[in-house]
Amino acid sequence: MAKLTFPEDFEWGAATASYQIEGAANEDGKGESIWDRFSHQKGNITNNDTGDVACDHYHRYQEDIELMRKIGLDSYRFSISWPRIIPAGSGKINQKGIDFYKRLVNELLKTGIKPAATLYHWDLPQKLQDKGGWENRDTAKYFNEYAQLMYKELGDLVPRWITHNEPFVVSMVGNLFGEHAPGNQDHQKALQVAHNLLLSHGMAVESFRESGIEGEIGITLNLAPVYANSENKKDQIAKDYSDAFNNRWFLDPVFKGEYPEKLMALYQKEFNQPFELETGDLEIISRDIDFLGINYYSRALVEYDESKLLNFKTVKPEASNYTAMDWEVYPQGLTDLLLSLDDQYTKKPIFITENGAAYDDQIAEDGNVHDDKRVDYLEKHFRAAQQAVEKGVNLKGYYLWSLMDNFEWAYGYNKRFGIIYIDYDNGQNRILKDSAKMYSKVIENNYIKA
Ligand code: GBH
Repeated sequence: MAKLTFPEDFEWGAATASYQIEGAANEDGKGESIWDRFSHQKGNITNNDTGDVACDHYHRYQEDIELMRKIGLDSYRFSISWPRIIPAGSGKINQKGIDFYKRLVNELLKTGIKPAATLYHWDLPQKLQDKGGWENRDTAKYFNEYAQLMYKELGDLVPRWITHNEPFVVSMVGNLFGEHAPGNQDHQKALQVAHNLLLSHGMAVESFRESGIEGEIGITLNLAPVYANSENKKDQIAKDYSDAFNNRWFLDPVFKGEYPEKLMALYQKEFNQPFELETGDLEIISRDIDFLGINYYSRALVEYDESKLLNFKTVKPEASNYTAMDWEVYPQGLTDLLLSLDDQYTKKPIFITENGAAYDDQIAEDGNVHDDKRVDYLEKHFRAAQQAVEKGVNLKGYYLWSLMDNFEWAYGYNKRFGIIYIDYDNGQNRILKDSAKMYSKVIENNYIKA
């Protein structure tokens, strides 16, 4: 059997996010977040599901860490709920919130699992949304203060920090497409949100350096390598705009201190002054980070569409496999993406901070969950990652999305991404799916069969 081996120090992990798993939405002094508000407005979420209880991880974190130990994780990526720490976003601190994350982190460390904390995975304090949310530049300042507090409280325990998860999704899906909280549909608002998120990232990196704590800090971007549907010139234009919109709008400011020129020109033509950017912002945004986190689910295949502002639309090849989210399974895209990041952006460590798939899982007669399709999806992506390492990409680790089934945003509990099954109707019982057992072996072996 041919073995595709990973580097000795490669880290295997799994990821979650506070609003998607914790529950305890109104407990121990937690403030309301924009996702509490959004999910409680009828019609926003499939089945009107909310994160009120979710996986009840707030109370079951010990049991969940025991499962992580069983699987054999090296590292666990979770996010901190800002409104649990500072209920109104700024001002009064909620000690009970801090205590929860201390308990969580200490339990992880005791178990030999490296904690990786994301400061913002979308649950903005509602009180800050009431003052304009991320559209308001002050939110960046408040975020920085919250970040400083977390460094002070957890800095000696958490070796890996991520400022933001997917600023593209926060800005565009939340403020242009309107599918996520706060549900706006306004291109200029979305651009302002994107800018303020990036600004807050840079400020929090700066504070991290000033704090003098050891550890490493980075940002997580959702990136999809873009392919043109044909060789023709127009489709190449479509590809360029799509890549600038989805990927480079975030990569370029962080790594090069500039926004993509052609897309900026288009925005200026369309909106005159697309958003407010102050002198010095790009310098802050491009402060040195220690690693790049990437979330990879699929590629984007695009073609020219004159009716669209950015001249592209995505197409779905028929002869392909799709997950329950209707996202194309395209492992090659992960290799391509990693190679292009290495070539065009950074030689710094890269972590895949999310990769995984939703499928319609069921508990079988034998009490197990035989999620063969997820096993196949994951194995293919492990191979794709290994190929990039083989070609010299500085890939240091992989976090699977997700440790457990959870509240899948606009889709509620209807979509399952976990390698642990959550039996929501049966006491939140946890079952290791076949994919979790497969993952255990990969972690133990540190190779995947070719
Ligand atoms: C992540 O977002 C989130 O960080 C996480 O919280 C979430 O649960 C998880 O993924 C699963 O959704 O329509 O084929 O063009 C993922 C965000 C996924 C955004 C793919 C863009 C486009 C796919 N992205 N998506 S397609």
